[in-house]
Amino acid sequence: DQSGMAYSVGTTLDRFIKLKQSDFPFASGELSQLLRDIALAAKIVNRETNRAGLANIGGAFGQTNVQGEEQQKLDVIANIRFMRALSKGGEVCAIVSEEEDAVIDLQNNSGKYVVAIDPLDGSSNIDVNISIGTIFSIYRRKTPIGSPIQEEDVMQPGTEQVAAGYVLYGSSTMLVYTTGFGVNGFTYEASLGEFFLSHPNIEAPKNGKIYSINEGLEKSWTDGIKDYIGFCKSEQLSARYIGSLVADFHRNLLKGGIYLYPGTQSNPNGKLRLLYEANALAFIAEQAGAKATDGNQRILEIQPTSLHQRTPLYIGSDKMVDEALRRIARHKQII
Ligand code: P6P
Repeated sequence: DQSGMAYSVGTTLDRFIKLKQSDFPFASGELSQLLRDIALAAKIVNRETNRAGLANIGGAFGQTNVQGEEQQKLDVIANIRFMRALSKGGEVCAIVSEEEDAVIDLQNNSGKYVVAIDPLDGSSNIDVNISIGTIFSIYRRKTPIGSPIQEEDVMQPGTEQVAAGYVLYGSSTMLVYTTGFGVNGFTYEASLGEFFLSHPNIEAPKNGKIYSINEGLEKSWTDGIKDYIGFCKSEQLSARYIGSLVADFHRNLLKGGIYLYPGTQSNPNGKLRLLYEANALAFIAEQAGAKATDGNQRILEIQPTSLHQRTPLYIGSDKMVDEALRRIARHKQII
């Protein structure tokens, strides 16, 4: 960071954002405010997530759902909470959400940012108490402020991101994000309602001993992926697959490792979404000195053509992604 100030562990997120804003001499504080709006929504979703287990037996504890409605799915609640925080914050003009078929136009033509978000990824893991996550990307709108939202505002390649991050609702709740000047991790202290800097300047190990892939789909893998996973096994690496993207990604980012969700014959673009899953994690990965590819190109260089398009995703430690690419390429040449 240009201010050369070392950020001491324990700095609050608010103070960190303010200090980092000085890295952007012409910053007017809108991005800072947007990051605070996201952190607020994360705190609310964290509380809902922690209570979800009891909500279904809320009656027994005298806690009925405030609307008196039957308990909504947690990913629906998370979507409502993030939408509300982003529209109230006033900095955002459009949102692409995993939970919404179409672009949400906030009719806020003074908002200069566009957000792509998966409010709660892996929500099928909630009922069995496995960690889940929020994933978000922030772009500057392309069309002039004050004019109506256009498709080009939301169909931007990942290289255009001004910020990206994720919230991991795990054994502790963390917010990890980048604005293009490195990656920093904050841990939430619920009793104080604050995120504290706990992982300054995260740098992914260049190599690792963990590979994450759903081995149940082995029959559908291409020869290149079969070759690479065979290599991982011959190297006796550890297979670690939680089935929750943010949790698998975060562990590999800190410890070193690779996460793979390949395309298959039936789903050549795999399962994961480009706009609100792969792009954000790819930006963070590259900012932490790691790599993210679809097997042919950097994830960040993919020019989106539809909101909910999927992409194969190979993401993690530099040398591991390179080895996977080498073996994928080798099999392509054979054909
Ligand atoms: P599979 C969860 O549904 C998710 O979107 C990611 O969080 C996770 O990594 C992946 O899908 C798991 O998919 O096909 O292995 O169950």
